[in-house]
This record gives sequence, C-alpha cells and structure tokens, in this order.
Amino acid sequence: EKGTSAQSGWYPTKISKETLPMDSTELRQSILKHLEFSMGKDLVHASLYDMRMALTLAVRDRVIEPWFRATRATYAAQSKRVYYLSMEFLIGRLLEDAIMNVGLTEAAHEAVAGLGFDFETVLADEPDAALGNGGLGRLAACFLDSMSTLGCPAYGYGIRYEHGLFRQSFAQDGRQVETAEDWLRQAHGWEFERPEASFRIGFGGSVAENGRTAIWTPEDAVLAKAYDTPIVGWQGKWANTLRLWGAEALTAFDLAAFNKGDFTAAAAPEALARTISRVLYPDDTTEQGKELRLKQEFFFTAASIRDILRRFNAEHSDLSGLPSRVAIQMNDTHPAIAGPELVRALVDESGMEFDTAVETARACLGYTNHTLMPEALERWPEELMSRVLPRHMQIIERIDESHAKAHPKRNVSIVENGEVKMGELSFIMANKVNGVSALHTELVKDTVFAELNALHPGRIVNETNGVTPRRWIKGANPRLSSLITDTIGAGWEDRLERLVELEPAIADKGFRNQFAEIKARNKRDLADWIERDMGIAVNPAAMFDVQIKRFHEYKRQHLNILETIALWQEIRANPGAGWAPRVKIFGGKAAPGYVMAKEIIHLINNVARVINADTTTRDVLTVVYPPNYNVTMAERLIPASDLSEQISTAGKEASGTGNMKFSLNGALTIGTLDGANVEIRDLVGPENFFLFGMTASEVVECRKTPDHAARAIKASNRLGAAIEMIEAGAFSNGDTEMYHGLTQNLRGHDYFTVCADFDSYWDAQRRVDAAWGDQDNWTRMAAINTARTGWFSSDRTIQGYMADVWKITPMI
Ligand code: GPV
Repeated sequence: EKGTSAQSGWYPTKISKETLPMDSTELRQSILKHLEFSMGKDLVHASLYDMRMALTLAVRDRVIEPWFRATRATYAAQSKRVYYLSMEFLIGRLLEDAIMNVGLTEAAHEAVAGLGFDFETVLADEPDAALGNGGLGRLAACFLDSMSTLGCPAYGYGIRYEHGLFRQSFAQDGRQVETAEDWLRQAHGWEFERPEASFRIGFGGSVAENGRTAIWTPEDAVLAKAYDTPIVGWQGKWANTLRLWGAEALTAFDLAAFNKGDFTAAAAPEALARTISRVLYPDDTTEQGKELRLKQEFFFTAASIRDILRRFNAEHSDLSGLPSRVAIQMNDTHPAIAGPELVRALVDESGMEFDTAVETARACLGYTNHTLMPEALERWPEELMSRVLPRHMQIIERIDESHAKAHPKRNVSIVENGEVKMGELSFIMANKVNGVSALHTELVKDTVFAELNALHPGRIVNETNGVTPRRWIKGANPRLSSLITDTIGAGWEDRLERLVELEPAIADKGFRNQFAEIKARNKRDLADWIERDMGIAVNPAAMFDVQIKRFHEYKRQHLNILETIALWQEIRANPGAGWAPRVKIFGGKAAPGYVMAKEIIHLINNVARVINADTTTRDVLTVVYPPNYNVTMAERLIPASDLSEQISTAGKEASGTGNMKFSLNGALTIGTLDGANVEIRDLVGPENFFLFGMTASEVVECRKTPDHAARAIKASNRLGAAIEMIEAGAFSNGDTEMYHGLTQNLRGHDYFTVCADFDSYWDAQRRVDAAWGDQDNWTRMAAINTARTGWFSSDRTIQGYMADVWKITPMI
C-alpha cells in the first residue's frame, strides 16, 4: 500500500518483526542489564544520561559481533587494509546511526518507550562528536560509513581531541562568541581504551649519523594511546575501527615535586603532554603555522605509521611486500609527514636502502587535495621543522634532492625560501594524488601542481566527493525514505543509483503530492524548532532558503545577505507585487581569528534583527540564523529546505558536500559553476538548477580589471543601495563605521567578486521566485533532484578510491 508509512511518523522503514535481529523484549533486557551493571542504577533512579548510556552499550554489544567477524576475516585473508589518516573526523552523534545500521530502530524505540523514556529525547542527549571543522572532516566520517558498508577493510586514524570544535553563541549583540566544547566531560560510550596499543612519540633532539642510517634521539616524548570506536556499516554486515590517539605524559606525575608541596609542578608533565590532543584547531581552509599544530600532525601520523607497521610485521616478514598489504590515504597535507616517517622507519629501523624505502613508501601512499587556495596550503618554516623533527627534515631534503636529480630540467622543489611545502612533499611521496570534484581536479592539474603533473602524468586522478545516504537520507529524512521505499522498493540505501527508479513516478500527481507533503511536514517540524529555540515565528509555507557552511569570504554569505537587503528594499517599495514568501536561513561558524568572516556573521544577525522587526514585510521575508551550527543541526535543516545556496566564487570551492545532501533531499540549488555544483547540474539537468555568476576562468579575467567592483556597483542600483544602507548605519543603530572593513573591501579589492556577480545572482533569485509560483512544478523539479543524484553516494566515491587509488577489493 503506497504512502502509508510516510505518515507513520518516526520509523524510517517498516521492518517486519521476523527480520529483526533482536526484538524489543530482548533489547529491553539488555538495556536493563546495562543500567544495573554498567551504570549502577535501577530503572526508577535512571537519569536521561543513564538511559542513553545503557541503550548505547546495549547497541554497542550488537556491533561487536560484526566487528569481530570483520577483523577475523581480514586477518584470515591477510587482506590489504586501507588506513585513512585524517586530522578531522566530524562524525556527529553515533547512537541513532548505529541503531539504524544494525536494524534496531523499531525495537529500540519500543524498548525505550516501554521503559518510560522518550526515544528521541534519549537520542538527543548524545553530544555531537565535533572532531572536525567542516567539509573535510565530515567527508572522512562519510567515508568511514561507506568503507564499512562496502566491506573494505579499513582503519580511520586521527586524534582524540578533548575539546572538539568550539561552541558558538551570539550573546554579544549578534557577534560570534566562542566557548570550549566539552564532549568528553561525560564518558564516551562508544570507545574502547587500548593501553596495550601505545607508542612513544618523540620531538626535537639530535641525530647521530650511523653509516647509511641515523639514530634520532628526541629531546621530549609523549605517549600516544589508542582509543577504538567500532564503525558499523549498513545492515551490520561489516564493521571497521576508528582509532583515535590520545596524548599522555610518559611519567604522569612528579611525586618529588608533590611531596615538596608544589602541586602545579607535580602535574606539569601531564598537562604539557596532554596539550597535544587537547583541542582541535578551529581554522578551516586557513593555515596557521603553529608549532603545536605541527606536533599534533606528527603525533597522530607517527603513532598511526607505527601501528600499521606493527600490524604488518605481525603477519609478514618482508617489508618489500608492504604496498600489497597497506594503502595509506592522506586526507589533505595534515598527515604529509607520513611519507618521511615511513621512510625513516624503513631506513633507520629496518635497514632498507633509502631509494627503495622511498619507492616502497610511495607505493603505499595516496594524497587527497581539498583546496587550491594558497592560504590553505601548508608550509612549515625549515627552522621549525629542523627543530621539532630533525631526522625528518634530513629525509625531506634527501627526497627533494633525488627528485630534483631525476628531473633536472624542471624547477620544482619541496624546500623553498626556507619553507617546507607540504603539498609538494605529499605529491612526490604519493603514487596517486586526487582532487575531489571534476572541476577541482582539472584545476589541480592546471594550477598548483601543473609542473608536477607534467613530470608524473597519470598520478592525478579525480574522485568526486559523496555523502552517506544512511545518515543524510535514511536517518535525517525518515519520511522521504519511506516514500522512496514505497515507490521503488527496499534496498536503495546501499544502491543509491537506484533512485533513478523514482523518475517515472514523478509524472504521477499522487506521488508529487506525497513528496510535497513530506517536505511540508519537515518544514513544519523545523518551524516549530525555530519558534521554540529562537522565539521567531516563521511561515512554514514560505520558501526555506538555506545557506549552511563555514563562514568564509569565498563562500560568499555576504553576497546572500546583500541580496536579502536589496530584496527587502524592493518588497518595501512594492509590497503588493505578489512576492514569493521566503525564510532566509543561515548557519555556520567562523574561525575565531577570521575578522572579516566574523564581521559578516555580525552583519547577518543585525540584518535579521532589523528585517524581522519590519511589520510591512513580515509575511514575506524573515531571516533566521540559529547559533552553533553542527552536524545535528544540518540533519534538521536539510530535509526541510527548498533552496540550497551554493554560491562560492567559481574556482574556489573544491567540491562542497552539503550541496549533494540538499539535492538528495529535494532542494533546488542556486549556484555557481564551482566544485561539484557542476556535476550536480549535469545530472539534474540545467532546467532544474538555478545557475548564475562567472565561470572560474571569467573570474580570473575579471580580476584583471582593477576596478571591477566599483564598476559593478555603478552598474547596479540595487547593489549600490544595499551597500549604502549598511554604510548609513541602517543595521547598526546609526553607527556608520561598524561595517567599514566589509564595505570598503567590497568597494575596493573584492577579491571574491561579490559585486561582479551580484546582478546575475539577483536575476537567478527572481527566476527562483517565478519557479516557486508554480508549486507543483517546483515539486516536480525537487523530486527530479532526488531521483537523479544517487551518484553522490559516498559508496560510489569509495568504490572509486578502492579501484583507482587503493587497489583493493571488497570483502563482502
Ligand atoms: I584544505 N575543506 C575543508 O573543509 N577544510 C579544509 O581545511 C580544506 C578543505 C573542504 C573544501 O573546502 C570543500 O570544498 C570540500 O568539499 C571538502 O573539503 C571535502 O573535500
């Protein structure tokens, strides 16, 4: 029977009782057992936290079986393994996802309700694991899910930050205020501490030459201790490990100092060592060049390399076989020291010839590039590298020399002007280098790595990003998931290309009505939350126009807010013109030191305050900006969105992954020809995508006219008026200096060509308005977006990496 389960509320799909691996009575017993024996509580005294932990542990028990099975199968087959090294894993909450993957959704709901707790409240008690900034970290999390779903033997390796990405509030008159995030204040119910998997990681000191090899004697050292979290794939067929390293002091406590009464000195070694895994650097796509950051990078990379070699050596005796058993993926250049560290281990600890060691290491390593922006490409001062990692610096120089010798006619070097360029190092030490969208990969070939590409043709490949449909459709949008299942049958969650089977149904008015009704219900839920959380009433029938992502000038949230101001003026001038009602929704954080991005945040909040107070436009225009955007908020917003803002300056967004989540969930995109927008538009068709703006090469051309911004402002009354309103203090209680930095930048340099793209953006928005006028046709276009974007499953991406980069076949 079609369409009934879409109305059934919470359940993603109806799973018949017989197919449930565990019924709710059994799960209830397990929860009670954990309440008693793990939490030390009986039911009457159980807090929300107790219940959440008991449920977590009961579900975790169900994950152990596939986890052990996968580990045993990998050992038995002596299979090649993938090691995904990433400074960031932005995984969000784990409980709901795990419940879904092991097929316990219905049973857990029933069991928890039966014990007197509200299921959704229990799930919501889990803090987000925010061990990442944005797209790069979230991609790593989607990849973990897909590697487990596909049965690709893999480990994720990263840092167990005590404090993830900061919490954001707008407490100070709409300015971003950061406070420390504290996810580990409560026990992390998913992890297993592995004290036996500990490595001593050294820094500084000296190097003694010893013939062909060298002996590095570090000056300081910390202990890297492993914490393992099982990552179970869809339907519990396979599970991999996310191994995060925590830093500890080798000698935890100075008892002599304590006995003398110097308590601070007594705890000093512990405090110092722990700073290494204390906090995630909050900079997204900007390189800060801090010594602690270099230490973090070496800390987790070196621990991971040692762990990889230990595992290999336990199974094999000949290190020349390493590349047939080990594929190490470097997620950006943050783990780039993996190359020199692996060479060091092979040469200094195993006596391998240097050139052979370089060849062996290269055959194991892959490097993913996530940006072309110069400020994001890591470079370390030679002085710092020599001081912190003296042996590695020697190895880097030697790699550089032999590369130069092999290619004498070319002028590419790793060490240049007293700096070590980590991009060049990664490229030279990797057997495959990949970009993250078709356009980005072409730009990688033509710009940053043009010379290296000429020297090593074929090394650069493209692996367009993807997102996991389990979290981003099934978990986040249960209503849409039910409609999909009702329409094309079960089993699309790990065969997302099957979404094309929806296409014939789109011609059916009944289907479109259901699709529209699901979006409407998701929007009502979001409107309720906005009202509850922010005290702002929004019209759920209005278009929900959403821009959620990190704040960066290249992502151009200021283009969006300028258009919002211009629109507001136009509506005021002509209130009866039948405007398409809109709710403009923003979400995202700025790096604490990024002044311009924070100014844009402040402006958006102030524009929201002024516009929302205008009774003449209230029915058609509202601006909301909920603070502290994170993975959980994305799961709430995306299914309720009508319009997806993907408006970066062309050539700057390597891929984007939010853009994919929106399309899959039936939002239309207004966007530039940038990153994966290009591929989204190709798939959904240009008639189902609102394109605007200059192309990447037109942007480059445009910048050659020094006064491109001034000209654009002169040519556009709307843009000029919007900027003037800001300058006149309309959003700053008359303060005409408040946004000086921002407006002067727009009038002057405007590197990100906000002004030059403004009119084109405005026109595209008016095409959006016109399209909104035909609601049924809008729904048709939205459904086409869902039907045609199944290719963006991260399963497809991982299959690409497995075939092109890792040369590994799935175990299931
Ligand atoms: I470099 N990205 C990020 O989130 N942080 C970084 O430090 C760097 C890149 C992002 C890109 O900006 C996105 O375009 C891309 O989709 C994402 O990485 C994943 O590839």
